Amino acid sequence: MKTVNTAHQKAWGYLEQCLIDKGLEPDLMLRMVGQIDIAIPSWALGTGGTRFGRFGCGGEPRTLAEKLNDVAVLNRLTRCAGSISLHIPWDKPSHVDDIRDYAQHLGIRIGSVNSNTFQDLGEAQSYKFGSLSHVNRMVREQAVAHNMEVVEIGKALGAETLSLWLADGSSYPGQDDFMGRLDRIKNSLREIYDCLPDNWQMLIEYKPFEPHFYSMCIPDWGTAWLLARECGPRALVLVDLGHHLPNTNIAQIVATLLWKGALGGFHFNDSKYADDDLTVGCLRPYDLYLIFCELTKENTWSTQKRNWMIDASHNLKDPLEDLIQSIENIQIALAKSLCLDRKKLALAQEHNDIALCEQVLLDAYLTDMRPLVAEARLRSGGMANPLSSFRDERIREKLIGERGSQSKASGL
Ligand code: PSV
Ligand code: MN
Repeated sequence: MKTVNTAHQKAWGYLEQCLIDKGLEPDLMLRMVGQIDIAIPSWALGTGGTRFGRFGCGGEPRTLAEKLNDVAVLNRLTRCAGSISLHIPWDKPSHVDDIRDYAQHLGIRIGSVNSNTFQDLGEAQSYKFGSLSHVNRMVREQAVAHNMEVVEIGKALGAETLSLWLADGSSYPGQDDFMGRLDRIKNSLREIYDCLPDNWQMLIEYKPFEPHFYSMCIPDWGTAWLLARECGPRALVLVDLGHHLPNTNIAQIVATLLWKGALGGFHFNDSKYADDDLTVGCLRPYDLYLIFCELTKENTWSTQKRNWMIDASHNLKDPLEDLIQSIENIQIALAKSLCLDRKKLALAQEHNDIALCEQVLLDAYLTDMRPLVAEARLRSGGMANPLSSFRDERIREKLIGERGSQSKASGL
């Protein structure tokens, strides 16, 4: 343990000096990296699966209270996972007050509440052919009422954000009237928006395909933004990194949304093909860094109300380990973006010096910022290396568990 700390102190001391030499402010960077707040979705705490199967890893939380416990563990180790986002009805609390009190007791906030009109879960009307855009008024009313119920639950829990992702769309040409769908969706969204408390935001998430393969009603950021504008200023766009066609320039989308004040939140994950829901930054850390370079542009960072969440599926790894890795990779991308010499970049851009532009970007990206991320966590009471600390704790728990059963067997 001592050697880890000494090694960290050496690495941090060296990096701190390099940052100062570059004219950067390490203390400010530490604060920004340490204060990042990444919500954990209630649905990511158990092992995920595909339609072909699911292979549990054991020890998964069975109740919402157990999920809160897991988030508290993540937060204790990283100090930046202080909130949980709930999917209703997947994690609908049976006793809202108890959950609110228990979350408070653990020091965990309720992030966004997410409605679910993409599955039939015993309601009177089926969502097979859509929800807020359905041709049948009764289905639309049911979907609107569900969203309002989600808001009521969220209010009682202290949430301030409703997050909507709609599976509405069509799988065959001619199946739908595109404009009719948009009109109906707009009217339904307005009804929901008009019932939101004044301090709430409504986030509209887009996705180009799946579950439908010909058209999705809200396929892209532009459509999400048009619909948000039809509702009002507290309706904003949510970017899920996996909800783009391959090679889409997400950093540019983020810049465009920031430019219009339209960015409401993020679902972080990574993917090779589409909505793979893999660990954040495991495949395209450079793209993630470029996104953070947009997010941390001076004029937008301080004004951003962030709804940042990890939306990944943990099919092979232990969900908590996977989430720790995702948090780490987000913090690293953020830290690297803070290293960017923006003045030098702006000058190079003015002179159309493309090679230099790229070099400036790379200089920051290639700086090993892990010591700063570790230092930021240590200063806020977390662990320098949360993954290894988590593993150590697990080993200790196991030993204690075995000792417990030994003592029981021996009648102690
Ligand atoms: C849809 O693919 C999505 O990204 C939405 O955010 C849902 O709430 C979530 O995944 C469900 O897993
Ligand atoms: Mn999502």
